[in-house]
Amino acid sequence: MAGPKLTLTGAGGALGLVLRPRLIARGAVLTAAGHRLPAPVSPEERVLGGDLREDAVVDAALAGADAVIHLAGSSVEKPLAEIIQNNLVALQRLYEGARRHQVKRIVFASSNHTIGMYPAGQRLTLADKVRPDGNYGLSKVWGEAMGQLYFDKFGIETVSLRIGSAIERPIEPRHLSTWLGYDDLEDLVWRAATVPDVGCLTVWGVSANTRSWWDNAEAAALGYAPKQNAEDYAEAILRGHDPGWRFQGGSFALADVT
Ligand code: 15L
Repeated sequence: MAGPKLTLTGAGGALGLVLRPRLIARGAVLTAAGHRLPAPVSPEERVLGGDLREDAVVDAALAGADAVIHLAGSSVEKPLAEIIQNNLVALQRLYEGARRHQVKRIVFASSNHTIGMYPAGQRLTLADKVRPDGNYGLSKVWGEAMGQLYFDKFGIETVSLRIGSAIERPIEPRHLSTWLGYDDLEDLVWRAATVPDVGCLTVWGVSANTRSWWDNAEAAALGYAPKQNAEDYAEAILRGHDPGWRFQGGSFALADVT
């Protein structure tokens, strides 16, 4: 039996490149969409290039998809005009495309920068109010809310992943709390795209870190049970003299957004 038909946007980005071969290995029939035409990672992968603000590009990317994993957009702090185009306008075009093509599920790459102004060390649940740390974090708050809007009005499901620090291995004290290892990332994204009937759900994209700041009870709805733990790297990281960042958003919380 053919696997789920998944479209992944932001195919040429760091996480897109990590996820594409892994999703294919799990049996996904994958369309990889990038701003520039991505090189295929496997002969079975369909690749597409183009700007998601254009309906024709969205149509080509979404036709026939069971779910979309939306990683495209600015992934760090940028001037507001750029964030509006890449993270707000493009996302709205994508949701409209999901309506046109009856796509049932969007997996939205949200971020810890939705809550980045909380002090480091404070334990949070998803019920805590958002405290974005810049234009980028604000755009992710908007994206999570867009998922709720399109679920309430049109029944399109969204799983928003509030991703911490998705990198190969943790390298600074903050990562002992925020790290999302690649194996856990793969498992979380796969579940977010394929577990049926989850409605509109937000979960933390974080590994099983001993020093995590985030209560991920909601992730049980996906059966997500992370296996990686940044603590395995703690000794080496804490051997340095880095005191760590004051805010959960790290350096983003210090950036001037004006
Ligand atoms: C993010 O949302 C960014 O996309 C990534 O580049 C990292 O900065 C990460 O958060 C983080 O907070 O470590």
